[in-house]
Amino acid sequence: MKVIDVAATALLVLLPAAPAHAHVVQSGSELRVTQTFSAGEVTLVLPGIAQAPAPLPVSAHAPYPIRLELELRSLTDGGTSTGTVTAGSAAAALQIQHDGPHELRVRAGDEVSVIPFRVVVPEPAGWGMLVDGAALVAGLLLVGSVLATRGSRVLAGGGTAAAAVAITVTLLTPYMSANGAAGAPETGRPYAQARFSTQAEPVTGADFTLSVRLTDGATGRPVDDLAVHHEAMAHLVVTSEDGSVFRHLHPLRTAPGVLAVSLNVARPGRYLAYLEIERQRAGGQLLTGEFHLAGAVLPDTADHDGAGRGAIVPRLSPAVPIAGNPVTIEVDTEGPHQLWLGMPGHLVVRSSDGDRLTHVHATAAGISALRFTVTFPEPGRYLAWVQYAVGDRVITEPFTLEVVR
Ligand SMILES: [Cu+2]
Repeated sequence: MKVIDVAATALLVLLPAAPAHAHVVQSGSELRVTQTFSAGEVTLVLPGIAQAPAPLPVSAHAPYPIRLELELRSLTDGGTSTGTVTAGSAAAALQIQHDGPHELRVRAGDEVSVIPFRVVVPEPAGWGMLVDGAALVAGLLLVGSVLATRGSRVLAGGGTAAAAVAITVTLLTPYMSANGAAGAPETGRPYAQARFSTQAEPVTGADFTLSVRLTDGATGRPVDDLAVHHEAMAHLVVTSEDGSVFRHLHPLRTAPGVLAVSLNVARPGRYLAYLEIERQRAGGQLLTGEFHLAGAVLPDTADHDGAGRGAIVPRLSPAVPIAGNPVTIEVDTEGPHQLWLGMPGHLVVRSSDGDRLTHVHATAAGISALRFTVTFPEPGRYLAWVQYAVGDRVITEPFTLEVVR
């Protein structure tokens, strides 16, 4: 029965080696990356390709005609391909020469971000033959072991082993590529540490840059293995301490381990920032920081800032949320909702003191309603923001919740 043991062991070891699909351009799946430039949000779409060399038509989606200069660079040989794309117009005709690690440099005016990704193409026939050969050898060994042993129990066991071998081959074939997409099995990474910073003394009404420097908690090296999740490399929520200002942004990767975003807000005071990241082959992490804004109170710069809290009336079940128990929250949307960041709707909830932040996704509750389920850990007052897309607009609606013991 040694073959069965070997097959089972191989399956266990190889399963975690399947790479996350984030950051990978491969046949049958597109890579969508949303980023916040000072002009606004843009989603870049890189289609999957089935072979290399191949054209890589990169398109941009935004509710305004932002123009981006693109430069695709292979990290294997330094070869480049350049083009421009305007949101809503024809795709940029970039060219992929071969598989492996690449960077896409995106420039909008004087803002530049660099998106790392890997091109994975289906294996050439040679590798397939090797896999088939291994399966054949395993099969022969299996048959040998079955013949050498007696009893129907062994035959049943042999069937299990054959299935295990078959599954292993299926999993391996797309992943065990020559360009190392699978790599060594790894599970988990040390926590990332984040340092949030702004230029000296940002003031209301003036553009400033919020930067986040990510370092690995164990090695101190820049964290540069962010996985695209929910269509962005990182999701950043910025709120004023009183909750009157809210931004959900997707910072640009300006250097290894450095994310940056341009901001302009109308209210001075203390601001709290929350960054959601996922490292490749690791779980998600929420990193927090704060900064301070000087200056006078100005007219609101975003339609959901300031006034408007309480403008929508969510339907809660139970009507009074209890700490530790899930509550269902239903809201009506301004029109038929569409997917935004891959989801029908997003709900961001912050404790009034800013110590806790939760981000949950909606299920559709009809064409023009969303349903969320949230569990509040502690009683108290919570500030909530519902976000969804109607047409090409992202709508943000704030409301407040009281959670009892
Ligand atoms: Cu986001």
